[in-house]
Amino acid sequence: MFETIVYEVSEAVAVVTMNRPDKFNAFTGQMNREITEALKQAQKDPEVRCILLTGAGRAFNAGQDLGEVTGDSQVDFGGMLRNRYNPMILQFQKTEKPIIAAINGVAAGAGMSMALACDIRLASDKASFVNAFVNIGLVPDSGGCYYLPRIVGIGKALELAFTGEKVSAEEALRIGLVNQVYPAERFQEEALAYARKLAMQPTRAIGLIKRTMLKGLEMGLEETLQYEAFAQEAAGSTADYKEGVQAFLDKRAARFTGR
Ligand code: LHQ
Repeated sequence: MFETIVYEVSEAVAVVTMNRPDKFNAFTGQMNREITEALKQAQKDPEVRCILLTGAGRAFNAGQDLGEVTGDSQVDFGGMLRNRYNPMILQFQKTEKPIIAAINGVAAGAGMSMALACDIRLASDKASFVNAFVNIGLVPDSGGCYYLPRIVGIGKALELAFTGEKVSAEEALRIGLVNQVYPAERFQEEALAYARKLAMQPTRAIGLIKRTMLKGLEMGLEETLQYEAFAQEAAGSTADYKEGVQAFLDKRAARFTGR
């Protein structure tokens, strides 16, 4: 049973809702562990073919709960990251199903980093992003130094990390930080509809695309070509591949099952 998040599966989508609304869903150690566990559970469950991560109340996630860490330099920053945040962020990459961040409100600090570790970012027009680390004299963590420059480019990434200024949803869309922005009134249904659509895709191919592209970020062309050949062998042996080709030949929409 989870206490800091709500985990619900319906129509092939696992919705993970961070649930500390009075603290703007700020992270506690328990929440780090529960999000990691929820992703593992979704990965194992064959019924789940897409994961949607969102926040209860007005915020998406405001980063580390600052009530837990005083301004005291005795806090074990390295230990907190190594034991709590790093395994959580790595789990986003290890999960071979699409993960959507449905950013309903502010995403700050490690909350912003976690949104960056998701595969797709959908934002409400009331959402915003604050690379808040510098505002308290810290460095972007939880993958922020990895994903942010890869998503928006090094120039913009350094600007956001140096200034710690709030970025609106509209600006986030302009700089490629989010994929789509929807009006707040319709946000939940739009995000869910997007997730349902991805859940109907050939899930094994999606997992292989995710793994291969993320590896491709780290490899040269030759190695990537090799990995693509390996991934294609795996994708080409799925029932969804057979169905995709048959549906094309039959001139009908494919009915993928994720197998
Ligand atoms: C919060 C928080 C919060 C507790 C809002 N904690 N209550 C890793 C390793 C080790 C140590 C340190 O950290 C890390 C990773 C990190 O994430 S570092 C960065 C930590 N996060 C921040 O520095 C962000 C702090 N929050 C803010 O800058 C603002 O609250 C944002 C921009 C998120 C929202 O601003 P507003 O919309 O103006 O809302 P607010 O400031 O009024 O906050 C609303 C409530 O949420 C408020 O509580 P209250 O009881 O007064 O209504 C805040 O205290 C609470 N809250 N963030 N991180």
